[in-house]
Amino acid sequence: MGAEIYTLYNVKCWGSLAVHLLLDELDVPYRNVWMTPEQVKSPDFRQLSPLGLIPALGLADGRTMIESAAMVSFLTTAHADKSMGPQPGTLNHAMFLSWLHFMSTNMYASVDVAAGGDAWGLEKLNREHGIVNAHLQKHGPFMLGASFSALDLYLFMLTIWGKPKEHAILDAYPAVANVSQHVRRRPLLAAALKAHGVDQVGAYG
Ligand SMILES: N[C@@H](CCC(=O)N[C@@H](CS)C(=O)NCC(=O)O)C(=O)O
Repeated sequence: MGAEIYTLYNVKCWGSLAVHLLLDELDVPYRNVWMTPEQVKSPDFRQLSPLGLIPALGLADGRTMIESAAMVSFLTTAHADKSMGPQPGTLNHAMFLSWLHFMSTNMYASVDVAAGGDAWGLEKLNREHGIVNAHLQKHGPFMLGASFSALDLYLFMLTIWGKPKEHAILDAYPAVANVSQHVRRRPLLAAALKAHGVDQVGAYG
């Protein structure tokens, strides 16, 4: 492995999961920093991530990226040769950004609300998985059609956080389950999935 060009601030099964999987799929050198929930809350970490949120991604010049969707956009374009996202400016890229932000803005927030036991949040999250499932049934098998992309990794992260359980989402939404199953079979992802403890369905929730 060459010189590390990124530093991933990572907590098991938190929002860094999708970025961790993407870095491994891109096969770029990076430093992985496992954090405890206490370290995430520390003033030191706020210097990197102003709201104290995971993921954060350290860059080669010492600056730090925040926001998981921004990292996915950046990494897929910075390492375009790995084909984990469409070429910027193309219509496929327009759809890539639409779905990425649909997942990071709507679904990620719904997970947080549903995790607090809110019935409206649970209903909203399930409705959103239903929308993604219908999209996959019509245009799949992957979020961008025939091409596997970083979107599928992001969707996988959301399935791990499925409410009331990962199993419930996979049972209700078969096209989503198909993406999840595919992610678990990708050779470059085996180590990260094991490290997060999500190599088996239902291991997280
Ligand atoms: N919009 C942010 C959300 C990140 C976020 O909410 N991260 C959670 C973990 S999944 C977090 O770090 N929470 C801080 C805490 O619980 O102390 C992103 O997409 O990166």
